[in-house]
Amino acid sequence: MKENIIETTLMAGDLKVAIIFSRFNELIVSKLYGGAKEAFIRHEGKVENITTVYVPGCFEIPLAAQMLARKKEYDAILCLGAVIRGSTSHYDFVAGETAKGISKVALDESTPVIFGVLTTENIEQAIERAGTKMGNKGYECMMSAIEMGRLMKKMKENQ
Ligand code: INI
Repeated sequence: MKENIIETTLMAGDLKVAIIFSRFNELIVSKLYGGAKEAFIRHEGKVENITTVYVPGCFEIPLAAQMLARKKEYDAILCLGAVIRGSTSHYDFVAGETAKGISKVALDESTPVIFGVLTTENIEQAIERAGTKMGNKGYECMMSAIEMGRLMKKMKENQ
């Protein structure tokens, strides 16, 4: 019997993506953003197919993601931010609510909403994940956005 496998290429091509840029810890998030755009362009995406929305902090990401998802114009939404424990006493609330909100929007709106939010103990760990020794989480998460955007298109075609 033939196995049925549904998977996709990692070609951005004509995909339309929205990036939510959370300005808190902007020094780090701007590096994630650079990585995300680089991943999209290097996989043959078009810069005019990227829409960027700026929000003040990660806590505001879910609402912006919900508004974008409801427009039904984007194949994937990539959320970029950095929550750093060292610099806040309400780390757990911000990190937890951001994660919960992002996953809720993805499920409620049947849209890939990708969690490109660093949650680290300190600034050093954030720097390591923003283009130094642990790679660039923004780049990696854009690859997830491309794969999920393509996958959703393919699964809709197969329905
Ligand atoms: N927002 C972040 O994105 N990262 C943080 O580390 C952070 N800290 O440290 O508090 C943070 N706080 C702001 C929060 O996201 C909201 O913007 C604010 O509470 C207004 O709702």
